[in-house]
Amino acid sequence: MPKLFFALPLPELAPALIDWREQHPWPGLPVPEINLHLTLAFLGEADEATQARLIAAAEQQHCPPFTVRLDQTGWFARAKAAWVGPREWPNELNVLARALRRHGEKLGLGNGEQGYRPHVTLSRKANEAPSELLAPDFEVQADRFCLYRSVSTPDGVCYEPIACWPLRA
Ligand code: 3AM
Repeated sequence: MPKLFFALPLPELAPALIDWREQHPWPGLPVPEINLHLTLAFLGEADEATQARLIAAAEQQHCPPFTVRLDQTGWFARAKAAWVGPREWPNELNVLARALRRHGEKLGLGNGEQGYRPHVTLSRKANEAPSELLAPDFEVQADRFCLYRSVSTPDGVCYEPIACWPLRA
């Protein structure tokens, strides 16, 4: 069964993030441009029927568009993921992430994690944190969210959008 997650796609921002990463010392293995996203809720493995119910639930989700500024670097030591993320973020992002996590939990999905730390992973297998002296400054104009499936290919993992919905009040 594929692993699923909800995320904000970053098609406009991804090329600038890649350029920035290439211009600065950055640890680990680069995440390909096509895979860059801002995770809202990790769901884990789900069968077709559960996937259909998730899609039905997401269709009913209302959230106004919002902006997230990515102005900080960070590192998840256990996951060895190096990222850029916001120092502060709008409440709409918390509310949306929580609602999507709950949709998953009602279907028995998720990893039970309570804390939400928005971030965009730029590299994996990073054995050290990126320098805190780096000063990223990007803006995500969030106007839609997607349900993704994580697919393993001979070239590595690939995140495929299954369905996307506009953010609307
Ligand atoms: O790109 P990021 O780091 O935001 O880390 C995985 C990735 O998020 C995360 O789900 C996204 C797509 O794979 N992920 C994978 N396994 C996870 C787990 N067990 C997980 N997040 C939380 N718990």
